[in-house]
Amino acid sequence: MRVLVVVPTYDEAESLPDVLARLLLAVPDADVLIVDDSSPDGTGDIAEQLASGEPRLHVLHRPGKEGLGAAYRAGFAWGLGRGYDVLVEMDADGSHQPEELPALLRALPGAEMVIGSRWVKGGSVVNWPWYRRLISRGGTWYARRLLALPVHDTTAGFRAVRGATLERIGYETMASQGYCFQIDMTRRVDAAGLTTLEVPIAFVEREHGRSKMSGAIVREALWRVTLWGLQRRLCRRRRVVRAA
Ligand SMILES: Nc1nc2c(ncn2[C@@H]2O[C@H](COP(=O)(O)OP(=O)(O)O)[C@@H](O)[C@H]2O)c(=O)[nH]1
Ligand SMILES: [Mg+2]
Repeated sequence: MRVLVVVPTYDEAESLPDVLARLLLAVPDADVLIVDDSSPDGTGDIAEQLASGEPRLHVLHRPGKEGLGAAYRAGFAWGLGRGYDVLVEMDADGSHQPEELPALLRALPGAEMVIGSRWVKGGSVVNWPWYRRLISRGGTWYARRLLALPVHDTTAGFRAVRGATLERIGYETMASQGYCFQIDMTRRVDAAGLTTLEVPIAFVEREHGRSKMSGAIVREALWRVTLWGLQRRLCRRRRVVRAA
């Protein structure tokens, strides 16, 4: 199994070197792709310097900040084009602990996607303010309910997914810019009848730099999930009418 860990970065100069060192050590057989959106703080240059001495490390530079979703779409295309079997999503700020990635990969033979979950037994969140917990738990609850998803952490950004699964769900048409990208992936894998497993993780809030979370990201998730929920209800009603 060829594994590529895709790490999107925007202004993560302080966090990146340590996270990468830990990641390369934790998964010695995996390669890593940094997808940087021309970070003003020079994260892209730091990534280049690190990659020049490490053949397992690659860097994809994008012209400007276009959000997490666009960065992952580009990273997945890069990896799939080079024949990687498994694509991993991981944040660059230390919130996703590289040492927990082997547990996600070990679970993959039993599923098409494995999610590192904060909201299952054994999972936890360290140093998050109350409003971030509320947004994450509320968002997951809303998506789970409206879309009838069998997953407890629908917005989780630490996950391993098979390349064939990404192609099957049409990852390139997942248009969300923010964390809604993760909800979209979760619902598409479920709609395709494929299995998702959740492995508990400890999500540790960043020590350096700033979160890129914004009101626009929350609003995008709200309207998209509401729309998908309505579409789902409409399709179900049509099926019932047709069956009758
Ligand atoms: N390339 C790229 N990476 C991004 C963008 N927005 C966020 N990220 C990265 O996505 C990861 C998660 O973002 P973060 O700000 O920590 O979100 P939070 O953990 O929800 O507060 C980090 O590695 C960020 O650097 C973006 O627009 N482009
Ligand atoms: Mg973060």
